[in-house]
Amino acid sequence: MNVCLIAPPLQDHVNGRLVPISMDAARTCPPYGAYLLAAVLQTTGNDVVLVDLIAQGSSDLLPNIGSIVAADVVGIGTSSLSWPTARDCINTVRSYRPDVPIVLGGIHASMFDRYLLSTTEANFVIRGEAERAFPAFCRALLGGIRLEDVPNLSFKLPSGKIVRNAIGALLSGDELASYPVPDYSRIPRNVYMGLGVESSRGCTFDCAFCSTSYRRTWRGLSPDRFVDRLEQMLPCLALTVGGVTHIIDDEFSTETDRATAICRKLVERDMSPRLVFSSRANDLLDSDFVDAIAPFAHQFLVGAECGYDEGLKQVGKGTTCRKLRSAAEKLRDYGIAEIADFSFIIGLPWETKVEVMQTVQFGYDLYATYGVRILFQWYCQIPGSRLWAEQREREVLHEAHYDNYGFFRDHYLFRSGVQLKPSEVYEVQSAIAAITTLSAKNRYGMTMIECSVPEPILNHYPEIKYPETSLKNLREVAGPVIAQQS
Ligand code: B12
Ligand code: SF4
Repeated sequence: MNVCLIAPPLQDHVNGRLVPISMDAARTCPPYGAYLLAAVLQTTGNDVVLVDLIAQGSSDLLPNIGSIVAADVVGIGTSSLSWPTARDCINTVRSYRPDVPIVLGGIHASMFDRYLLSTTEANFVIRGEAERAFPAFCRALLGGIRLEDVPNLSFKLPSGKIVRNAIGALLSGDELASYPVPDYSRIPRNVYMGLGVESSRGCTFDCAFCSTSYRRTWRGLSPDRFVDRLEQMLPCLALTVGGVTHIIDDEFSTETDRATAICRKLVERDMSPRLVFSSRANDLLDSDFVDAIAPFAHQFLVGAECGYDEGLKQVGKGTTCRKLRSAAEKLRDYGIAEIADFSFIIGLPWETKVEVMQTVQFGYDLYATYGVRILFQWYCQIPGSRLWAEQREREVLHEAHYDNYGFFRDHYLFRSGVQLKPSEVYEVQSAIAAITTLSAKNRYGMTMIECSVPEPILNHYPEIKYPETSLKNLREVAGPVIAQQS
């Protein structure tokens, strides 16, 4: 069967033109799920054309029209933020091919299958993992099995009624390892910064703001199987600009012994990938792991989230400010602090200016004391999290809010999440600007403290400058948090 798989980028209108933005403008790494599914479908007897619109740098389907005309089925990947592009793709495909089955997959379609099937001309959604379901779906389209027997499938009957088949069991670590590696020989040369590889799927935690699909479930590949897969993929790194390997796991070091064993295998096999990954601060308290990962770490994200213990408790990450400090200290001792991005969320729905300033002060103190890099990110209403679900329940939010371009500049989405007044947002920003001027740059030339003014505030409220804001003022507003916590 001829399958055309489309990977749409996150886009917005900039200066009157629709262009990829954020990480899809930087083309950090290829969409892992799409490349993996292409390989899986290929080994189950299908011919697959992968239309990677992220690599192409636009959502124009005209250059790919031959593949759409020849397709027996068109699959389109969705995240919530790339959904407007995916929607445009559905309309374009339909205008050329009124007859072709269109199947959606990925996180947004998995959450909102009913809504998407009722409001677009897509016919099918595969919810959740698709390694088993997509090949079964292709067999069903050929008449080999019934649509009702395809796990995870939702579909629209001619009457408009939506049928939702049951979700199959999650894949085990061994099953994940048994699928072919994504076929990165298909990527265009010198477009992506690096490649993605999966060492585990899911996360044992359930943080309040996090939208990842498989919270409270975790499956890891064995160190040997993972390193085998990495080895197979490494030759394609030559096709990338940056030559870095992204371990795309939610949290690479969920089992620190396994992650340490992976690093030891890399040494045994004389491999030297430059790794980008995410780790919880608590995992970084394990000296064996930090010692083993240090030679391979290119850059890594530590979800620090809040600079006060009550906030960390509400988030549910199982850590404390004291542990965040100890982790930063260990990274300094192993010489990898400046490539550790401690990411904090500011403006969580329960926060006032006081809590936000406590986080800013704590973040600054971590940087100044241990030299870790600090990212402050304003809270965003991204579907899938517990916080989002609560607001959906109260009908503050709806999936329809994600149908159109402009997520990052959406005034309603920002202000229904962040409770600070616009003047307070500016005050926080000027405090951050003050500490940013005190910070240096790391070995990659990146500023050690980063935060940008949220577009919805910049666009709707006149900017207020706080020339007097200084570290001293920050301490006055935030109170003696650091003294209490250390
Ligand atoms: C690695 C990663 C990235 C990488 C690379 C993306 C990639 N896919 O490789 C980079 C850094 C580029 C990135 C960018 C962004 N990301 Co990201 N990313 C992830 C992460 C950690 C892993 C994604 C992944 O590859 N998982 C493994 C693969 C196998 O799973 P999968 O993609 O879901 O694919 C499976 C199924 O969904 C399905 N499937 C997938 N595609 C299709 C298509 C069809 C037709 C079918 C039938 C099925 C199907 O089959 C696959 C195999 O089972 C996830 C969290 C997570 N665990 O999913 C966040 C996550 C997806 N990202 C998120 C966000 C917010 C972003 C950004 C907006 C960040 C930003 N500010 O720019 C951008 C958006 C980019 C985009 N185009 O959507 C959110 C999305 C939330 C939401 N509701 O959409 C997540 C869930 C993180 C979180 N904790 O909230 N991301
Ligand atoms: S933020 Fe990290 S630890 Fe928390 S649920 Fe998401 S992936 Fe897991």
